[in-house]
Amino acid sequence: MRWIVGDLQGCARELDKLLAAIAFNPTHDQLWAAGDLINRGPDSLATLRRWRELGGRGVIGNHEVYALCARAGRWPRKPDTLGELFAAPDAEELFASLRALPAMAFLPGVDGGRDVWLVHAGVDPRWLDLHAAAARINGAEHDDDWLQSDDVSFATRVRCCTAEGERNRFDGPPERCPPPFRPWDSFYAGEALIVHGHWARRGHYRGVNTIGLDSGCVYGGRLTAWCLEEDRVVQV
Ligand SMILES: [Mn+2]
Repeated sequence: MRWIVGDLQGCARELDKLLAAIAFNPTHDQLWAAGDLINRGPDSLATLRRWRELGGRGVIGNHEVYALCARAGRWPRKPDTLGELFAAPDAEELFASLRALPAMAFLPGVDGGRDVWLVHAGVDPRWLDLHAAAARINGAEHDDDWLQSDDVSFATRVRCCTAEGERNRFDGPPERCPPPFRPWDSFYAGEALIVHGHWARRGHYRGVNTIGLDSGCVYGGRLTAWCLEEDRVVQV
């Protein structure tokens, strides 16, 4: 089974609870993270190590981008909960695995089911061919400029935007996106299902073409995971 888990944000205890609830077996199952595995929560280091030891896969989120840019000296360090991770003996290895994450991941559907794209925040309405966009973005060298590129920034941060891909900073519920901005998914009508995180105030939802998995675990909400094969949601 392929399980996609919403924003972990250093919630290692909840990750373990979830793994128990779905009887996760690393020899048969895949664990996909929707980005933002780290920061804000208490146990970023433990979360990352656990995810790695389970053969974790996923996409990069804005908190991974922040941590990598801060570590590279590109961005100033803001108040964060990454001290333990930065000081860890295996920090280099852990940061390398975060930097290697793609911005978008394609998970083929099974038995005629819909294909899935996984992205942390969303896709630009101008990316009409997601395979082409993913090849271009994921295929570029993941250097510090890449982390700060418009494409990676869009994929890891968008909530509301225009058809031209202009974003604003609004992070409230989608129905209150100030015009002319609209939730990014209102522009999307592709055949594949897009699964994303990043929008805690939207919570877990299921749209026609998109599924949101960020149910604000780090803010006291639940941790949500979705199984592609069974089209099943589990929350802890
Ligand atoms: Mn995010």
